Amino acid sequence: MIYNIEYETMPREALEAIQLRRLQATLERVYATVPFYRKRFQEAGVVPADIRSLADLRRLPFMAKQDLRDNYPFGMFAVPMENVVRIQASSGTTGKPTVAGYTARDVSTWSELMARALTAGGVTRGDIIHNAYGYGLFTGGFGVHYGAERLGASTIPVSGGNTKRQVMIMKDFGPTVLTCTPSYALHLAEAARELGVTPEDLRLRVGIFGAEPWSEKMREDIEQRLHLQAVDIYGLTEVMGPGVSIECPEAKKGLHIFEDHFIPEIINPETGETLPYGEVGELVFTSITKEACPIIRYRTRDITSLNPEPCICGRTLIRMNRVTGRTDDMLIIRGVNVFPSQIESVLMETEGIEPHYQLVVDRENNLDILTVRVEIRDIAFSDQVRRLQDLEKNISKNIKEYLGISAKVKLVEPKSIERSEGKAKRVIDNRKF
Ligand code: DLL
Repeated sequence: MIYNIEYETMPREALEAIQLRRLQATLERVYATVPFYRKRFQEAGVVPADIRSLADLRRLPFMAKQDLRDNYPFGMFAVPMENVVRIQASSGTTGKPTVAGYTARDVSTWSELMARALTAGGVTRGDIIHNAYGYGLFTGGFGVHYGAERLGASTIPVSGGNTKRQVMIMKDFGPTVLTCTPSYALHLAEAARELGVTPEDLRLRVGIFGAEPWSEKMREDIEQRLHLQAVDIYGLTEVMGPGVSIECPEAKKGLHIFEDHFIPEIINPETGETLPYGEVGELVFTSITKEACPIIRYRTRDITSLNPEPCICGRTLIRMNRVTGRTDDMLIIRGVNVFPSQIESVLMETEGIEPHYQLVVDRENNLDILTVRVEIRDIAFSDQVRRLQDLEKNISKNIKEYLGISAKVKLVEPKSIERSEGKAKRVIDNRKF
């Protein structure tokens, strides 16, 4: 199903004409209202009137998270505070959070895009949504909530945490849709099993999972454990929140970006050069309808590629491939670049282990040592030292073979790796740089 047929299936030429018009209006506005942009544009020697085509976008300077930090908390707002009706922020693992403001129209746009996203994922107004994304400053809870209400579905605003109670609600209220991070979906599945609740006791049929990288194998695993169709949703606070892009279950191959609101580019993260479709690099976004916090050529640090091929679902919107990781999450182990999701893919191929893992990096005698901690499935197994050692060796061999890096594998007892209610913490880097 398609929520907004007109915009989601528009011929590319018409879409691009709208993009250009909206881009030009955004540039005029930020130049006039946000000192940061005026200064940056002047330094780059461009004025909004220089941007006459979408290709001219490349003439504009990039912006990065540091720019938002430098203007913390409200220095990037392009409207007076009295027009801001909502403030959200990313948790940010280090330092200050990233702040986003929304006008009433921004909240309305976000609701529409989330209604589109949910519809694309297979959700209808007849569904009951168990929304276990955190409510609060994090954009996940409210993003799904407003979209679900716009769509007309019934929403259970359960938020994160209190996992046993969540299982009870899932059993008693009979939600048909689960929305949360993929790692929390696994945690819920595990808790349900422990409480004797089987997938047949539940009515779930669709899962809308995102906010952290996850692999194709992880998708299969979640689908099998919860008996639902799992769909990948992407977004970030700086751009809006969830609903920047979503997979269609028809293709399950890439996430359609709502390009009538956001223009994507892929750049080489080292040189800043724009890369052609299909090449992997850093995703950059320009917002073209936001009022309170427009962003121009914002470097997301997310690594992916763009696929312009027409999609069988009928949408003409470009697709971004699954995000494999972030430039700042990429581990460089003795010079080899690896993303946690690549290790996840290797682990998920292995029998006898659970999809709960953590990567620990240390430096000993100037050498990087990667230890992969992963849970075994069966506790009985842990007595058989020989079998454990064989399994560890086997995983280590596969990591070496597929990724070209040496890793120590350490099997740990079931449930010894901390479960997350939101985004999972996969990497502990003890190296001092
Ligand atoms: O995570 C927004 C969101 C909420 C998206 C709920 C989807 C569902 P932030 O907290 O600002 O916003 O974190 C944004 O999370 O730059 C990516 O690195 C990562 N991320 C988000 N979705 C995905 C995904 C929300 N589907 C950051 N796959 C982004 C991989 C994702 N990474």
